[in-house]
Amino acid sequence: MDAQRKVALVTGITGQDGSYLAEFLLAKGYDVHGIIRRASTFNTRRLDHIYRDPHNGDEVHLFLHYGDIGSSGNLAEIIRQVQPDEIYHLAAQSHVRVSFDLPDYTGDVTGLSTVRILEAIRHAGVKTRFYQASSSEMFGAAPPPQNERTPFQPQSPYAAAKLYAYWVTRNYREAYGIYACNGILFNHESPRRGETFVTRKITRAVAGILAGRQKHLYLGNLNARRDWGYAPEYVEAMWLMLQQDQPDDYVIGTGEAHSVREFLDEAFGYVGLDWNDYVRIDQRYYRPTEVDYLLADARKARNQLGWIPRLGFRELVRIMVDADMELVGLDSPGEGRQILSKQFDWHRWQDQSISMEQRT
Ligand code: NAP
Ligand code: G4F
Repeated sequence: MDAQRKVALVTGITGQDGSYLAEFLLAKGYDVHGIIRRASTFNTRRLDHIYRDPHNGDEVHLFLHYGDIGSSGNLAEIIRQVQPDEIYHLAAQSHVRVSFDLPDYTGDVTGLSTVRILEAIRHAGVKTRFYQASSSEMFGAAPPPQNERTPFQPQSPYAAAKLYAYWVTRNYREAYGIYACNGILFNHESPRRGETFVTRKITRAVAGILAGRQKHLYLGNLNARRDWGYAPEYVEAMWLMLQQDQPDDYVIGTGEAHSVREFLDEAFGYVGLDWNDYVRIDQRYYRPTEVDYLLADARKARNQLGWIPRLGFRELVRIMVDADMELVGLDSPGEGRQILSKQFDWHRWQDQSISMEQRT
């Protein structure tokens, strides 16, 4: 291994954010180590395009380790072996509705896993920087817009678990001087979004209906409003947080919110369909307590990190619908593809240097 290369360890590397973060860090010249769960089927689908097989004689900078964030010993051993410069803790039971069905499991995996990693860092004495994937869901019932000073009012076992992880991250920063940051990220989506989150459920349904594979789309509360951004931009914010002189906590979001109903308008409208003809309400998708309105005030990230989102809601929806149509073998309208090639040249990330003046 090249001693000059920085080393990152990513939990949740097989997830939406983990896969984008791995790409981003590789493009920045890191060696990236990821923790993956042993599963009976392949769960590395989102990483296939960046995986290199050492047996082919390829230069390898992505390394995968079997592990589970429920196991302290396993995490400590991986951290001891890898000696990372930066740890990004993204793994979680990340579905809010599911957390009502699995509250104690979610508390363990989404909440306690953070203290497992922080304890491993402390005991191993590894000089590493730590990123905690905190969530806007922690704001819950707090009125919008929400920023770093907004009092939290969690509305689900998921949010309560994330809140524990948030506070323990701050506590280890203050008590033990660990460079530990909370990224309080608002919803961010992409063609790699898990299929049961509402945005992806909708864009897949548009494609399924057009392909004649699906007749209806069953949803819950259409009135909830979310601040939806584009996931690849959000992993850059994670990295920026760990490059500052001092550790801190940051809200990340677009500053624009839309309802689920508006997402339906945009996604179905893009391909000339009226969602009212296809959407049915199913009470099963309602939550015992809902979060009505999340809207980021991300001025701190803009001013201190120089982070600003480039893609808006309309573009995001087009990118996702195009991708899902292509996945089922349909020609897409292509506006999403065009936006990506014009505005978001992923592979130029490593050379991209947007000056602070441009961004603030
Ligand atoms: P995701 O797609 O659901 O990915 C979750 C990752 O965690 C997957 O790699 C999953 O592995 C892994 N994982 C789950 N349980 C595990 C366990 N016991 N041991 C090891 N790995 C485990 O989530 P995401 O959207 O990328 O989000 C990343 C993080 O940011 C999560 O912590 C989420 O709660 C938080 N967050 C997300 C958003 C958002 O809008 N996306 C906003 C705020 C915060 P498998 O692939 O094997 O399932
Ligand atoms: O897409 P969702 O499941 O995302 P939610 O609950 O906002 O959580 C996501 O964002 C959080 C950040 O704020 C993350 F921390 C978390 O890990 C996850 O990534 O639901 C969005 C809204 C909700 O109000 C929900 O009630 O859509 C509403 N909704 C309506 N029908 C539905 C459905 N959500 C889902 N998943 N499925 C439905 O059929």
